[in-house]
Amino acid sequence: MDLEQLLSSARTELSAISSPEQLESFRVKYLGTKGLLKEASDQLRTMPPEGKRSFGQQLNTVKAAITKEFEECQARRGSTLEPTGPLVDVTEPGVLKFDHYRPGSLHLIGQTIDRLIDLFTMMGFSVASGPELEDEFHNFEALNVPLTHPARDPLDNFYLEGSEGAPLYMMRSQTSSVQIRVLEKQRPPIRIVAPGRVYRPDTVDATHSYMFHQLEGLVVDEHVTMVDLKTCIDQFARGFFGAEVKTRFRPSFFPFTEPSAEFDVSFEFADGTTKWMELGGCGMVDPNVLRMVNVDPEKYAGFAFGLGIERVAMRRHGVEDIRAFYENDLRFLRQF
Ligand code: FA5
Repeated sequence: MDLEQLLSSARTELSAISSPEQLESFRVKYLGTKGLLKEASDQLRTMPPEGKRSFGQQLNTVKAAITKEFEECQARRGSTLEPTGPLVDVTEPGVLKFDHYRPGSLHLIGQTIDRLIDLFTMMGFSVASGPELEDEFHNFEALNVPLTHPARDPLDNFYLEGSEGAPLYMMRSQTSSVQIRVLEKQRPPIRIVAPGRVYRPDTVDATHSYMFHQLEGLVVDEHVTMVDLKTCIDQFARGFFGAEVKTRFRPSFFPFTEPSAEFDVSFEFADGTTKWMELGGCGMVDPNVLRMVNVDPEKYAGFAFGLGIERVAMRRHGVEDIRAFYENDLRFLRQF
């Protein structure tokens, strides 16, 4: 390669450069990794020793000259390529897209529990809790549910595998177990609510799930009557759903209350029809339960109730299928 020829053609081309694109093509052609100067360097490596030294010196001089003159030309022209595409100021703060960076919120069931606690604390209740993994004594026996009772059928409960002689454990099937946990520790007057998860191998449908939440209520004091129970449920329903809500009590049976009832609220469906929805069970605490925890039934009486928290949330927000709470579809959950 004739290096003098290379330098002179480079100079001619540099002097004719009139655009950033031409400057860039020049750089690629002469100074690029596959450019003419690189080609000359490769040539140097394979040259016979006689001419190698002088060619090498000349190459260095030519390379330095072309690089220097290219940089001068670049400086004169105001450097590199003009940007193409939209101009972005990288120092500006980012644009927050609300949909992508929406702050999280409590699940609707969590919100409903908070609201229930707010309401019942205003009505004078305090909050209690008990374990979800429970023994048969607290879930059944102390609640006057004998071993032979069908509610204890293994097909209707999630029992854990037990070892011989040890108490049988289960996932609690009702928050009524917390009644016993509280009565074991506290003497009347008692006025508590206990929200929490419960488990039953129920067939899943629009109003049933195998894991759901209940809120238990327990009041034990002197002179407590069924009127107090009914007033309490009615006040809760009005406070929670609004003054226009309709409630209904139906006689029922629970081994731990006598008399017992179930209570329903009216539920208006999207198609305009109104139906009753069962919210929970309730009743006057059975004297046997009080005796079991050494509370004198001659002196004290009590009422208890247990309501389904999913059902309460469904009624309040017009949700027609309980499964919506657990499918984790953000389009549903974000509405609340
Ligand atoms: C009980 O669990 C009683 N422990 C309630 C009680 C407490 C009675 C205190 C008396 C005194 P029941 O099995 O009916 O009762 O359930 C109470 C409520 O839980 C139901 O009314 C309903 O709202 C809800 N519930 C019951 N089963 C399911 C289920 N599979 N999925 C969703 N909610 C349910």
